[in-house]
Amino acid sequence: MADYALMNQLLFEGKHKIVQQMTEEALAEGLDVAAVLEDGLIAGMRVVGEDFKRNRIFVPEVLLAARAMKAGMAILRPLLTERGDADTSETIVMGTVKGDLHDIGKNLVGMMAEGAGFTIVDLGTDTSAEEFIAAVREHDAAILGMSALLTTTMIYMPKVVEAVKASGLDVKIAVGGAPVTPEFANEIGADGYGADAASAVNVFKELVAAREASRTSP
Ligand code: B1M
Repeated sequence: MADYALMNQLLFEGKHKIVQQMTEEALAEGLDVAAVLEDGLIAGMRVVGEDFKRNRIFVPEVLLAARAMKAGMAILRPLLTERGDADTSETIVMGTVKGDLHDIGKNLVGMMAEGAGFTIVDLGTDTSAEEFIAAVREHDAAILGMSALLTTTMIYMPKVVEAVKASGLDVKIAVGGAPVTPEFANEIGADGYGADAASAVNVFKELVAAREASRTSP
């Protein structure tokens, strides 16, 4: 039986090899991938966030914890991205906004969207409006997904929204990330907001349907 409390502690301590091994073992035991992700990995990262906020740990420790989180996610990746009887083949251009280097949440959203059948074009972190627009154009993307983890970088999102609207591209814009709220998404003129990876995928599906409907209506 997987010891999630121990896994959380080891992730907190940045022990990436053991976290990776425990993730493999949890899957080998037949545990649900969503539970391993949420209870084994994300729960550990939550404690890291709390202690970081309270200045009990600092950037170097958080970097090690992030490496452990990514080691676990790498094991889950094939299962999360496995396409079942997915009913979409649309493309999503995804990136973390300019000035922001956080990519764990964005990567998770991308993996789950891939599992739902979407093709993901991942622009990584620190992505400018120009880079988003060029990628949407190049890949004929149906959705542009933006992530931001800092209150100082989420304010770049409206700049991207404005630039996309000025470009005339037929693309839906979805936003998310810890400081982003549905109200903020609405205020800046984004088409959708996802609180977490699972709900983001539902939002993507709704946006694709809305885009299709607007294209076929006279
Ligand atoms: Co940063 N950091 N960090 N950090 N960091 C936060 C965000 C912070 C809340 C920590 C804290 O104080 N409690 C705080 C922000 C405060 C604020 O703005 N109000 C903070 C800070 C201050 C900083 C620095 C400024 C610290 C410094 O240098 N002094 C610095 C900034 C660097 C930069 O970006 N320019 C910094 C650096 C870092 C590290 C590099 C060390 C590391 C990032 C490593 C990496 O990502 N590769 C890091 C980390 C790991 C965190 C915390 C601890 C964890 C983030 C994470 O991965 N969570 C974070 C604390 C926290 O968030 N509570 C913190 C797990 C992940 C699964 O969740 O990313 O929320 P999350 O993603 C979720 C949802 O938000 C949503 O779905 C995901 C999956 O469920 N979602 C979307 C995300 N994107 C979406 C897009 C969508 C839809 C949903 O549609 C497109």
